[in-house]
Amino acid sequence: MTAPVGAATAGFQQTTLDAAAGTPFTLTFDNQDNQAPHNLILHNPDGSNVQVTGDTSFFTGPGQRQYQVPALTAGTYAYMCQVHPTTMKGTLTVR
Ligand SMILES: [Cu+2]
Repeated sequence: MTAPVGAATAGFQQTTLDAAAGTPFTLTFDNQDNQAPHNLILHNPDGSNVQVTGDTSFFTGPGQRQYQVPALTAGTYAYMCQVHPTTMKGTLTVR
C-alpha cells in the first residue's frame, strides 16, 4: 500500500487490495509523501477497526510501516487514511 507525494488529494496509489481468508498477513504501508501526514486503518465489515499489530498513528513520509493483520473472514473491508478520509480510501476484498 503506497501513499505517493500529493496523496492528500490524489489518494492511495491502490484503491483495491485482495487477501486470502483465514490467513494472517503483513501489510506494508509505504508513505512516500513528505507533504502531509497519513496513516492506514482497516475497517471490519461492521465498521469497527481491525486490530492490527503495528503503529497506526499518522506520520509524514518518506517512511514505511508494517502491520500484522490477523486472519480475516471473507468479506469487504474498507481502508482509509484518517487524516484524509474522503480522498484516501479503498477496499480490501477477502475471499
Ligand atoms: Cu492522508
